[in-house]
Amino acid sequence: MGMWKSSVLFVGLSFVLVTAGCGQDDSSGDSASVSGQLEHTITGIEPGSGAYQATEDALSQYNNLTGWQQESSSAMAMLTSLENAISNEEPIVVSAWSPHFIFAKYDLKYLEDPKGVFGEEEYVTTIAREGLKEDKPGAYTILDRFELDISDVESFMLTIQDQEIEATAENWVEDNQETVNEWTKGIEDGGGTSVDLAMTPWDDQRVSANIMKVVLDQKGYDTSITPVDPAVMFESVANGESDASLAPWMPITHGDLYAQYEDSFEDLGKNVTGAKIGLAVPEYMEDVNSIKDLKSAEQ
Ligand code: PBE
Repeated sequence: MGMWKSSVLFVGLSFVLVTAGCGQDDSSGDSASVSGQLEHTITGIEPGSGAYQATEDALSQYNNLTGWQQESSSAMAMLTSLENAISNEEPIVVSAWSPHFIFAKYDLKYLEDPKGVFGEEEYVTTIAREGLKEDKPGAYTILDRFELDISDVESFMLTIQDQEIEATAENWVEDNQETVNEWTKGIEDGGGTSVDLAMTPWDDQRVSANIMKVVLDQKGYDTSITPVDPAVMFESVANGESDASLAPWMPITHGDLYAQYEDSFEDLGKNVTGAKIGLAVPEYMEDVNSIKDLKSAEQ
């Protein structure tokens, strides 16, 4: 809690500083002055996220990011800062990822990443605890078959901006019976068996976990969803406290955690492909197209 409060204060303070900076005659728009207006700060998300770690890696690997810092907060606070910046046409660099509705809602571009710190394509994979196959074979098979189109995840994420996630998941299952029938084909009723899914707290994961809950519950399982940090998500599946998770992002985002626990869970394969993490800026930042275009604080 203490950390949460101080991040909010910090976000508030930097916003004042950035706003104050814009009042000065600093409107030439070249990337050096843009970097100054940004106070050499990247707006990041939760410190426990893979995206946060990748951004820290970028800060240490790009020489031109000397003197830059990442302001960690939460995905929600990042969105608020982004919205504020866009409504005032101010520069901002955010930690971004796809699937996410921000690319549908705003004109944003990923910055090129010539050093490949953020990797290229990411995928999301399903992991299960050791022994799930024997203990709950029906649930295991459904988890194993589960896969979503990235475009479905994205439009679902947009819908839950103003609609309840549970109802949206039920509608999705109703509208996609053919797909769901393939996942549940030949599976016997779960007879009230519990299934615990460990979930990370970002919307794309809330989407898949909630769809999975509807599907499993309709098959007679009793599914609970536990939101945790990525590290706890891996740990709880590895030690058997959770049955499964649909949340690991690979190969970069959660690669280190995956490697750490790899021997203690089973990977059931990709559930979303075509994902991505990186740094993004509004399209109106015309001179900034690559991470290399951000200017060192020491110039
Ligand atoms: N994300 C969304 C998460 C994984 C899912 C990219 C914000 C992360 O960085 O850990």
